[in-house]
Amino acid sequence: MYALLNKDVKYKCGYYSFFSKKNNNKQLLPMKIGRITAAGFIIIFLSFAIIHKANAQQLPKPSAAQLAWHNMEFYLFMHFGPNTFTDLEWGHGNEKEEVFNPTQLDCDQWCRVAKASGAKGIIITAKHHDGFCLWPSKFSKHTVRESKWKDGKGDVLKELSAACKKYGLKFGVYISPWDRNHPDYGTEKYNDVFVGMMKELFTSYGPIWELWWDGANGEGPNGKKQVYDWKRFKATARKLSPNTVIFSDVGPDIRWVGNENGIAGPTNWNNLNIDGFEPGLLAPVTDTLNKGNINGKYWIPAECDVSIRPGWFYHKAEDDKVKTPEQLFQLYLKSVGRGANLLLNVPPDGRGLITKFDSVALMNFKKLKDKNFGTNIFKHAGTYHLFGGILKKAPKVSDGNFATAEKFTAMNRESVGLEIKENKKVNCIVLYENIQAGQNCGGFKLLLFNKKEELIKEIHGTTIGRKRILTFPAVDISTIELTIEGQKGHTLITEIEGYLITDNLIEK
Ligand code: FUL
Repeated sequence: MYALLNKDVKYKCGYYSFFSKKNNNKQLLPMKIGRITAAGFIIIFLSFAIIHKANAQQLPKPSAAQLAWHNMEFYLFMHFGPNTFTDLEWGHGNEKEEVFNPTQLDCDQWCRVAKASGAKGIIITAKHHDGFCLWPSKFSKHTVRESKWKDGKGDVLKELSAACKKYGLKFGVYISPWDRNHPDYGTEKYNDVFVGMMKELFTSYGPIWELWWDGANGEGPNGKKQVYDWKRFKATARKLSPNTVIFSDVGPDIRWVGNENGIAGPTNWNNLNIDGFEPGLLAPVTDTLNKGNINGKYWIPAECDVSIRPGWFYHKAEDDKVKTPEQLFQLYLKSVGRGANLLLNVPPDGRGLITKFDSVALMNFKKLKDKNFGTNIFKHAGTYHLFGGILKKAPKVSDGNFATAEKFTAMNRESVGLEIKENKKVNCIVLYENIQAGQNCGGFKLLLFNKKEELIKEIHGTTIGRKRILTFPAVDISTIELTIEGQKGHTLITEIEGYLITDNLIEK
């Protein structure tokens, strides 16, 4: 079982520039031990402990609400409002309220589709840039109340929040700061309006799991300029609903991934520096949002928003342009598979229903996910942990229990392996890092061996995060061996899994 002990694997002795000198010394420690006295050893040991403790304390960590958010993985976005009826993407704000008139609105149907697709929640555009409110806000005269729908007695948020509760889905709201309708927009009074609206949302429709502040603002050079009071917006949300996670380009809890294609960077740090930045034009460059900052001061993970159709709102002309289940699977690999979350937009149509085109694609996407990630070939595999000539078992990485983890204390000279009895075809490996105490791994190596102990494939990657899915052309292997090549603090690996997914689903 531990035949791999003798394998001729060369370990490099490098470290990343982002590691401090302290960490470098830490790496050299074992080599020096032979030349120092016991007292020296104690001093070095104590400083090591202090340095390590300091490093561990400095690492940004997720809040409980953020941790729960990470585990949501995949949920739906729903763009719905006057644009659904006017065929626009950005309404002008002067649309007559009567245009909003869904004939068969059924939020239960939305939830049934969401649930069956494996989504864990729904975020609805309570107010898009056109300013129309899907609830009868007393801070606006451009709402469902002024529409003909249900004789002005309807309330989409009320129906959707109730349906989400019924189906066990989380409920989130998008509320656009940019407002092309509100008469106060462009004045200080608008900040009161925005705060007032948020209060209505939290008090009448809670619990709200995620609050979405869009950074878009298409005002031209002569447009109204609103100075948003972000500090006050955040304080209001925190006070009324401390467990709500707030999304914007720069968090404070969840960040935009820097594109609307649903793709996170293969290097994806959950850390970001936001001091001096703001949502919208003052946000960090999109490349930074895509990757995060290695040494970012705050825990602000990326959310990948993307639409199942070319547009965000429903347009009949796009019924034949709905993404295929295979395309959705690719998006899953490039979002959730890179440690981010996937927010997939599925817009209801003018009836107020999700069309069959979208729901069929979603159901088949779910089937692809279930089928391809159904059999972990390395579940309960034999395991080993090899460090400095000491060989131990490492059952925690193949026990299917995400609460247990194997700790990597050194870079390059320590590895964890999984061994099965026979060669099996594998084209997908999934790694999980315990991120509770921060994100540590910045570089890893996977060596794949066959039963004859021949090295079949070597894969290098950077970050792991909550989940890292790697795909490659299928190989016949019996051993997966992981080495951490760069880390901030000690990397905790909870699970290593191996799959054979359908060939055409490998990441493109
Ligand atoms: C963008 C908006 O301008 C789009 O209309 C859409 O809501 C998308 C999710 O965010 O910034």
